[in-house]
Amino acid sequence: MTLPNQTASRLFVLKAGPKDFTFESGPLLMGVLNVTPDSFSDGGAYLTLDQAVKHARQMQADGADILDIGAESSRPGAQPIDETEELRRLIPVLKAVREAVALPISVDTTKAVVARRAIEAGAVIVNDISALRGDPLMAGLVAETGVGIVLMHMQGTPKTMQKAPRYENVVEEVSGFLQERIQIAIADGIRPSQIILDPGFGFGKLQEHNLQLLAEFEAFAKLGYPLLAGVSRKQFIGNLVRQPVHERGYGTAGAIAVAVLKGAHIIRVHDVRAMKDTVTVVSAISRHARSSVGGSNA
Ligand code: HH2
Repeated sequence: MTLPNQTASRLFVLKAGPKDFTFESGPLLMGVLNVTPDSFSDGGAYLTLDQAVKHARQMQADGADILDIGAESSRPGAQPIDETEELRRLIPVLKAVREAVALPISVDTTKAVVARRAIEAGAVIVNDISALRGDPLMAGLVAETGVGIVLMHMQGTPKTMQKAPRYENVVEEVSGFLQERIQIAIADGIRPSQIILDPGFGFGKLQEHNLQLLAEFEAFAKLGYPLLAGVSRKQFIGNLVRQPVHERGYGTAGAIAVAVLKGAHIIRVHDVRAMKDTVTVVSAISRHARSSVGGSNA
């Protein structure tokens, strides 16, 4: 396997509100906190304030670098919820987690009103799986507040996306889409230093598309932005290991190892403890491989 030249990409500084993220010591781990009754992997597990705060504390202790809090499921077939319900689920948890842990918080939402309230409560990244297509006010909000923004690729919407996804060349099409969204973001006043890109594993993709995106993940490095990989426990891993959601940890580790070797900067995971070790080992090997280029055999 050829390793991409990551020396330059590790010098990224992501500007997220008051927080600067660098990637010098390897990829950052984003721990998932879903306050939803219906998420595919952990729906209903962290619905009370106590459960959510306990889980956030545990992820901090396990080595998470960022917490991504979401109150609306985006699993295939999920029913959208309105902003009142999303705010009701999200804001009290976000505030309590902010008090309880020192980690920077990302909010997984496509709605500008929800993102604004989350930013006021301390979130520094908006993880927008619609890549600014879900709400015309989102780009302006991100530009105004200076928070980080994840632009993710999705074909269709969560309700319909797995019905018949089609691509001629998935890597080229996802890259083209991300390039377009970057241009729109910048035209709307978002600075390049605020942007994170994500090919959107499982969002309107068949098995072969997910495998191709991972096999050619380094192609996205050419776009020149930090990259996020969200593979944790997803169906394409389940299809390979033939395990239910909670038994996909080893399979997830395999996919994460490839994403790290191929240049991912942020890894979004449910099992922080195990994936921290995976990322630590793989990024040490990757750093070693790069530093030994030009070594004794040169
Ligand atoms: N995946 C999920 C949700 N949000 N955000 C980004 N940027 N990338 C992803 O791959 C991604 C995401 C789906 O996982 P999960 O949050 O566990 O499930 P659900 O959407 O059912 O809450």
